[in-house]
Amino acid sequence: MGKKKKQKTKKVRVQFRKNRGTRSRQNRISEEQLGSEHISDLASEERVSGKGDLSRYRTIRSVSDDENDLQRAIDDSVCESAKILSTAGLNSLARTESGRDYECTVRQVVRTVSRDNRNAVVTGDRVLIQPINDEQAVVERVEPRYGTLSRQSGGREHLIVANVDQALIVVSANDPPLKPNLIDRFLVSAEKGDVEPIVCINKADLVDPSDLQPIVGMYSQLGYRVLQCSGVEGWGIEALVRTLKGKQTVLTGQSGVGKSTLINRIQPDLNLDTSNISEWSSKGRHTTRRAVMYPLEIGGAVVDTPGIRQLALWDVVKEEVEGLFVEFRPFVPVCRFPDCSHTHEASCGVKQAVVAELISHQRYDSYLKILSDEQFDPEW
Ligand SMILES: Nc1nc2c(ncn2[C@@H]2O[C@H](COP(=O)(O)OP(=O)(O)OP(=O)(O)O)[C@@H](O)[C@H]2O)c(=O)[nH]1
Ligand SMILES: [Mg+2]
Ligand SMILES: [Zn+2]
Repeated sequence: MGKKKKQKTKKVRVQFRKNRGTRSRQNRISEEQLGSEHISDLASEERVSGKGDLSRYRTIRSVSDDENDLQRAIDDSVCESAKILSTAGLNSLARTESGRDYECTVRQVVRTVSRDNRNAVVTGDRVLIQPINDEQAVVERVEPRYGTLSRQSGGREHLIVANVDQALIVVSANDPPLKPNLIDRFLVSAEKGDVEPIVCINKADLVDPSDLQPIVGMYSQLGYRVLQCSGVEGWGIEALVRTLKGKQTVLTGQSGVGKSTLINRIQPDLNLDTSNISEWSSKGRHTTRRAVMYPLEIGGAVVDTPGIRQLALWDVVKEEVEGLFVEFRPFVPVCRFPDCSHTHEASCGVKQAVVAELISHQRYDSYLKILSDEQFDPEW
């Protein structure tokens, strides 16, 4: 349970977020007192020091001096370890190790130190909570995250899920049509987040099995696991069960590919909402609205997520993209220029490998598409 109380702490000065800087100190304090903090006294180690708008810091006792990985020293005798099952705005639902569920708010200081308010607490987070009563609690600390999936939206990071072992990239053989470029984006994003990707081709009942062979062959050759299944017909589900058992898995993919349908197949009593294609395409919205974690009876847990139409990558710099395409790696040292972008340069090992069909045209095309994303330098 949490960190030991004896742990040595140091003071860390944390700058308030920019959007707080314009408010007067008086307003901010009264807002804190009236806001979510009213449910519990402000911890005594939090102190506000105001020396004008240009220097607003909060001094926090911490076991680490990394602002992004801030471990506050807290009284863990009154806290419990829990896992975040879902979030809605600044509220979240947490399940303790003993199986009790609490509706949680997030302590202000936890939000202050997070890089972005909306990522302060995400589905899958391991947290320390302090119960207020039988149903409500306050998130006091977010443990360091591993295995994350993020995307970029509105120029900011949208962290979808944390602490997952693997990502089931669900695509449909048809309806909506299979888009290899999107699979490649999901693969890059999983590689980046240190999550093992598995390609899951659902709705295989809608096509001739031989139609899928080229794509199954291609991703298998790259070393990725590929599953084929049908959520409605119920085949391929045993292999899926074996894959999910005992693991923390996020299901990700476009809307309408059958993510929730597959989870219902694995554990029917979850009875997740699913909707038919005409409904989701005509209304243009997702059936699943937010990322929710469901512990599984077979062991492990799945996170169902809302479908995404386009996956803009977060925190990937252009020089890094080549490394996230696993099969490019052996050819990169062959390029004449050490900073080769594998687009227009002469004597490019990657382009030669594409010509020799050692790298597939489709994967190279995905690489070029990702490099042309607007977050990367268009001049490059
Ligand atoms: N033919 C066929 N239809 C399927 C299969 N799996 C799911 N569907 C149908 O596809 C539609 C969408 O399924 P959902 O499970 O809601 O899709 P989703 O990926 O959860 O979608 P979002 O929640 O919007 O992201 C439903 O009408 C399902 O019945 C399958 O294997 N074959
Ligand atoms: Mg769904
Ligand atoms: Zn090159």
